[in-house]
This record gives sequence, structure tokens and C-alpha cells, in this order.
Amino acid sequence: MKYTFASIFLAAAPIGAVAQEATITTGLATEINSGLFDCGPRTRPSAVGEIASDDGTVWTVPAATNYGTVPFAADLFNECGGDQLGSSADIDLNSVPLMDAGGSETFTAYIFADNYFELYVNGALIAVDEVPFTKFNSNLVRFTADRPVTLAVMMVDWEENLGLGSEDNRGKAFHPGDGGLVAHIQDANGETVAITNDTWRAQTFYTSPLNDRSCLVVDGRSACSEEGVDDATGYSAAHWAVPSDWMVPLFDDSVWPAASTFSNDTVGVKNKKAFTNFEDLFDTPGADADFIWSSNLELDNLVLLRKTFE
Ligand SMILES: [Ca+2]
Ligand SMILES: [Ca+2]
Ligand SMILES: [Ca+2]
Ligand SMILES: [Ca+2]
Repeated sequence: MKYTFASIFLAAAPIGAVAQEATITTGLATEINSGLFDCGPRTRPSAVGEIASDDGTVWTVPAATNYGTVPFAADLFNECGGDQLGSSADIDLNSVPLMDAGGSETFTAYIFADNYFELYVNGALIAVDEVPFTKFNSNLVRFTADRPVTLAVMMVDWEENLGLGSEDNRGKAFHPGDGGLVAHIQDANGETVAITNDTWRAQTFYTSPLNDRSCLVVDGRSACSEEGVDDATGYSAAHWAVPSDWMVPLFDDSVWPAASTFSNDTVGVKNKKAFTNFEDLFDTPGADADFIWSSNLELDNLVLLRKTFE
């Protein structure tokens, strides 16, 4: 079954609406990489899989990434053998590599991503997240660029059950995980130039698990269950092709929905030092960055986000 532009147009608010056909896969993907990164015991493997949809297209899940091909973002807090700063007062900006996005003004981005991000600035991929799944980490990226600056972030809510957007959690083998990105970008004087909020654009490219294929678009709200179950191997997923130029400044994101915002409590970061050690950056008075995502924090797992600031 395909969800065409027409069916999406008729629905008031499908999950992460895209004006493009989705293709559907069912069941578990085949593992092609047992883990991009190993953080040791009691962490989830950042495995990668492949699965073919009904039309024969092969999809990489949870996403095709550039992991290992570009530098990792510097650590704010990384319990997988990296730096674990106690607070923003411990940041030494001069020790952070300066990435070149083609300009001369210097900026710093502070990022907490659930679970994995790749950061493009003015079309250039300048850093990726070293820890694709768990433990939860946070990062900073320094870069040079000229204004206007277009930030484009690929976000992946990683998964344990490849192709089925779920993990063993809360007593269920197939429990949908949630996503979320919070970021605060400052200029060389420490002045805020951008924070994550509803002025960003957010588009979904992979939605799973779908307990029933027909639940994807229903009467303004998804009817897809977000409950964990013991066996979801018969569940499905929707995939949309990522435009090759989605990260360049001139890409037309005007048809993408505005990002949805979520509270710290909804995303569940109060017990995560990668967030709480830097609340002055992520909950700055007067520049309080929101967690952002598509409209569905649980079921949308590959979400592309864009924002241009002057
Ligand atoms: Ca991460
Ligand atoms: Ca999810
Ligand atoms: Ca997650
Ligand atoms: Ca905040």
C-alpha cells in the first residue's frame, strides 16, 4: 500500500506528513552491522539493518548515516570513554576543534540528542555524534560560517529491533523509544543566535512500529499504538526517500511542517547528567531551548530538522 500526496492532503495531520509517497516494510530487518560503536555493558548496541519494501526498494534502518566518515562532535558529557564535564564552567572553548563551514564568523552549538545527530552548516557536514544509541551523551561543536547560517540536523531515534522502531524496555520486548533534540547556538561573544523551538522545520522519513498499516493516516490523529508488546515481528514501518539536497541552504523546506516542541519531562532528561549538568545552556533564562521533533515523538525515528538564522 502506498500513501500518496492525495491521501496525505485529505488527512488533517498524519504522522510527520510528507508530500511524497511512503513505502512500507513489514517485520525485522536483516542486521548488516552489529554496532557502530560499543559503549560496553548495560548499553544498547547501535546496530544497523537493511529491509526491502513491497516495491523492492532496500532501506537502511534506523538510517543511512555518515558515521565514521567525518569528525565526532566534541564531548560535553560522554560516559563511553569521553569527557564528562561537571558543568558549563568546565568548558574550554579553545580546546574544541574549529570546523570549517566556509565562512569567517565563529559559532558554538551545544547539543543534546536522543539518540544520534549529524550536523550540517550551510550544506557542509561538520560533525556527527560519537554515541549513536546509549548511554545518553551531549556535545558541543565550534564552527566558522558566514550569515545567513542554515543549520540542518539529521536526527535518529535509534532502535534495538531493527526495522521495528523499538527496544526491550519496561518489560516489553518491543517498546517504542522516543526521540528529541535540544540545541543552543551562540556567537563568539556568547550571545544566542539560535535555539531549538517551533521556528525550525521538521520532516519525517521513517515511522515505526505501525501495528496496522492502515493506522498511518487516520482522521487527524495517528491510530498507531504506542504501547510496548511482547511480539511485534508482524508490525510494519513507513519509509520516505531522503532528498539528496535536503541540507543545502537553498533547499525549499517551506512545505515541511513546523517542528513540534516537547518539555524536558516528556523527553525524560531529569535523570540524565548529559542534560542536567548543562541546564544553564539548555534552559537558559530568556533563551530556553525546547526539545523539538516531528509531531510524533515516539513513532517517527528519522527526522530531518532545518533552521536558518541571520
Ligand atoms: Ca548520542
Ligand atoms: Ca521511536
Ligand atoms: Ca531514543
Ligand atoms: Ca529547555
